[in-house]
Amino acid sequence: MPYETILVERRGKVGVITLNRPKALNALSSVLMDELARGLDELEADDAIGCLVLTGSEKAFAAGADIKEMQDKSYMDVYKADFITARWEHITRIRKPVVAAVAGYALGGGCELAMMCDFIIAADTAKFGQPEITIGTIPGSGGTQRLTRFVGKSKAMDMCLTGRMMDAQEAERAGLVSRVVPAAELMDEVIKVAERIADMSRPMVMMAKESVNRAYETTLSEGVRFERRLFHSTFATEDQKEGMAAFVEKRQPAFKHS
Ligand code: CO8
Repeated sequence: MPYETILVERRGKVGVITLNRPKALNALSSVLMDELARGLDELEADDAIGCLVLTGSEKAFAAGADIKEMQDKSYMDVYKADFITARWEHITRIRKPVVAAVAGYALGGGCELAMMCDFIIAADTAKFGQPEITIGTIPGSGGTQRLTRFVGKSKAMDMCLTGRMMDAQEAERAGLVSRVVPAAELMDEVIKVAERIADMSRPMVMMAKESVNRAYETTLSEGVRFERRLFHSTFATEDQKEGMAAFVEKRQPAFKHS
């Protein structure tokens, strides 16, 4: 089935999903979130793809959940349907890395979606915020939780209680984004980063991702134990043998992803 609200393309080993509702600043409607889940699954299942990129337009990564779609819902509507939680959380279950390339607004659900990716590279035009408080609600897809883990309590409270936006420089200082690049170079830079990741051993990339994510879910000692088990298991792979042999022989490794 073709997509109406996203574009899915393959650039070599990198799969790119572009949110594509420009007239609504990529507001995250249920159709868009369904299509995003489908697009992610399509790229996850494609053996030729080693890394995913999620992006929006120059003006907006996404200006939040679709307010026009939500405004008339009742408590029973959202409670019974577990209002779109499963659909939104889908991205966190993708095992290949997902890099968010953010230019312009990443607000409300847009900021939450970017934070559900593995890391964020921002254009110098990016603006992050949780403005739900200004429209009579609060973040509903992890904003109060993930933002607090990224930037700490003081700044997360400031953002969630005032609804103010954070620019790209502040977001980098606060640890919300990993790097800031000029807007005109955003996609080139992100594709280069994603290609580098896609060239690594796939199982190692998946294990590293799983282990870093574990740091958000457990205690330090349990996390370290989890990491050690995965580390030990890498010694059962062909790619560990190849990677270390290539280092010793002063050549590039040829990973078999096994
Ligand atoms: N939903 C629906 N439509 C939107 C949204 C949105 N979030 N954001 C923008 N649009 C639409 C506007 O209505 C407008 O449409 P139209 O031309 O038909 O009037 C069009 O996009 C362009 O927007 P503006 O004219 O407002 O553009 P400006 O450049 O003047 O302003 C802003 C840009 C500052 C980004 C402004 O559009 C804005 O403030 N948008 C809303 C931001 C916001 O409040 N986001 C939070 C939404 S709530 C949320 O995300 C909760 C998430 C909970 C997830 C729950 C899942 C379980």
